Amino acid sequence: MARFESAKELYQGIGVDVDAALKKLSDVKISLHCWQGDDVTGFENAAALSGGIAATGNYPGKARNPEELMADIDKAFSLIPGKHKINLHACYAITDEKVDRDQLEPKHFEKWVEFAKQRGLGLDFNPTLFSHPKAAEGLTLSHPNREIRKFWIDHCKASRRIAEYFGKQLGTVCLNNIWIPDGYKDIPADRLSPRKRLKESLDEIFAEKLDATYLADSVESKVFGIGLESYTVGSHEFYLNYAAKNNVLCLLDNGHYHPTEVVSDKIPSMLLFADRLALHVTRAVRWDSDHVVLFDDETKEIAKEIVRCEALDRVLIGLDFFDASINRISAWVIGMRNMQKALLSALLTPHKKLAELQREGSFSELMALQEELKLYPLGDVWNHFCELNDVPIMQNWILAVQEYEKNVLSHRR
Ligand code: RNT
Ligand code: ZN
Repeated sequence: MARFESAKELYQGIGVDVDAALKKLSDVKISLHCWQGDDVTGFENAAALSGGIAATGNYPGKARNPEELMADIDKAFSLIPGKHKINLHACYAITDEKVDRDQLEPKHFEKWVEFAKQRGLGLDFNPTLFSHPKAAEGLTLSHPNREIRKFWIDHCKASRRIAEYFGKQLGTVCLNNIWIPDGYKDIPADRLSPRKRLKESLDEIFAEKLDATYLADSVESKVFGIGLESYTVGSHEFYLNYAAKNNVLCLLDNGHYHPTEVVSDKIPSMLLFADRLALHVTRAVRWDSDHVVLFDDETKEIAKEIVRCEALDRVLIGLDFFDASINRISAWVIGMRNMQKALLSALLTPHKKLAELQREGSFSELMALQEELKLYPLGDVWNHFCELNDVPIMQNWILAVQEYEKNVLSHRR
């Protein structure tokens, strides 16, 4: 308490309202990606992970069924301040029926809705266009064969209806994000036709008008996938233009750009032209590796842009990484807490003052102040936020995960 009070005074000294910052932070819902819990396996007993993405590592204890995944999510959320959302993929349907992806309905996700309702959580959704025999060639919505394309179009249409149902049931908007792996390993002879087919497929998918109060549609681009290195149908330019012309959201995954290109810099540009923007926050190490999100420079810079554009209610933040080499619950907790710390750090920054220095050309003072701010007592405010939300402060949550590993995860063999 004493530490918080003295930290508050220091922040007040530079014109920052700490209580207002804490209030804003507690309103931010981050979408926790369910797929970190089982290395993107899902419940279909289906094909191995495909689509040019990979989870590496073989840390014991991964969730093998809905009950285990839900228990693990509960454990993670007990160590993360606030109420958030769960991001589901279609391959996490819970059903005894044998139902292919083009036939999925809201009822196949009722258990998730119940789970979310009981806990006051929201849900987001993603059609799954990988790890399936019909995606074996690395082509889905842009496949030259109309029948295969149609299957995936129907899957995406089904997903939008499921997402709308989630939104209605939970009273919060549900983001339905379309990401496809489509691309070629080697230099294509025709870059245009696959993109034309993708465009037409998307037009078909979005033709059905659903309730925008409950459903938000987004499209996610990328640079390359493993085995699909030379050409990606759904590139950044493709979706940027598609989204702008068709009133759907762009989803920027910060692992999906060239190594020195940063998503933080894109945020204000996007927000000037779109009402809303969606993010997959991840950490790319040398490539789109999907490492756990750290409290690092780019995560902080992303948070700063969201906050100083006053866009906390316009940017839908989700996490996207899958590390199978460490305790999976730790991975979730570390990533979520770091995203929140980055937002808190941004909320405790005197943006007006800094912008004023930039405007008047006082670059020495700007640099000096920005650097001094780095050592302000953020941790004392963070601990206070954890206390307010009844979750462990500092590293004290690690013990809870270790106990859970000993009592629960270690028995999964
Ligand atoms: C893949 C995309 C995509 C997936 C998830 C599982 O490169 O980032 O978002 O990670 O849909
Ligand atoms: Zn992503």
